Amino acid sequence: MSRIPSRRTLLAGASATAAATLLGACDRLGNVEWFRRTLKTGEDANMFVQRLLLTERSLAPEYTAADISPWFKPNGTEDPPDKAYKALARRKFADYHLEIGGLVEAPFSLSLAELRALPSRTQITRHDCVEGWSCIGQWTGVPLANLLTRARLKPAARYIVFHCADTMEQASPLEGGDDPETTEPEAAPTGANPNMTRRPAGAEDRRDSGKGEDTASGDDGTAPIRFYESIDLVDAFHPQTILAYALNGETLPIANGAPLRLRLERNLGYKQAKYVMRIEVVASFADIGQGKGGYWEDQGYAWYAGI
Ligand SMILES: Nc1nc2c(c(=O)[nH]1)N[C@H]1C(S)=C(S)[C@@H](COP(=O)(O)O)O[C@H]1N2
Ligand SMILES: [Mo]
Repeated sequence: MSRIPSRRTLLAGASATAAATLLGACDRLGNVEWFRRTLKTGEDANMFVQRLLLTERSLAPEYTAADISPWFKPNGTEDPPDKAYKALARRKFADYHLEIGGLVEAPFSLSLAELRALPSRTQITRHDCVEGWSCIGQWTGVPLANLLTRARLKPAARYIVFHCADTMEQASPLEGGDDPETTEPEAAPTGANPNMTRRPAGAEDRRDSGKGEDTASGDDGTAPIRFYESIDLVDAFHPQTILAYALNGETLPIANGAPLRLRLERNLGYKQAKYVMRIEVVASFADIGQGKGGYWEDQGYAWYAGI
């Protein structure tokens, strides 16, 4: 693990100055989409330095079976309260379908059995949560690149959005949907800002428009705000980016994101979306949720969480 601390040290000290120094040698990067944004924020500088040093294809360290943590600590949602999810869980996800759509030529959906039948990748990696803990686990799943290749991205595609099953909090009644079905609200997790402002109802509708998703509202007219995340195409096509259905050789437990969760190695824990129901390919995530690219990003976390 010696690479990580030294990289962290470098990133901590690096920032825009180092990025600017390296700039002269890298004029061709001016054509890269993310680079064209001005490097005015620490997040941009961090992303620039990391990608310059590691190159787009660099792998996160992989470990041996002896390194696997005896228990993979679950965090965030550990048992989604949502009705639709509970119904799927009761039947051991036999009715589950992963949907892939948005800016693709050939949208499709796959059952868990179909996903398991596809070529898989197994990797033993370390998960780092911003809360200050790490676990090493062995993940088995389908490389996201294979699914995206099959769906055939349209030229405007720029981000991959993961829509998850779990409700994190309820939107204000004023903007709730009108579906009479009930979803039990879950207490907002620590760190959530109860005063956050909501997007107009239209944005909520778009976010929850996915086929097969539970768009239930609470009895009081509130609308569920579910976990979501987004990544760019560099991370999406990274060879260690997989949709995992197994942990340590066993069926993925509900606590860790069953039936399917993202493993985005080289990124912090909150990017590793659990309970993935739908993958949406988009040109921009401005109209999804609060527009910051993820549930925790909407609460102020950085969108780019490379480590
Ligand atoms: N759908 C969903 N995905 C999620 C979360 C969540 O609450 N809901 N929490 C995130 C956070 S902060 C972490 S650290 C990891 C925890 O994954 P684990 O439960 O397998 O440890 O999941 C991430 N993905
Ligand atoms: Mo986390």
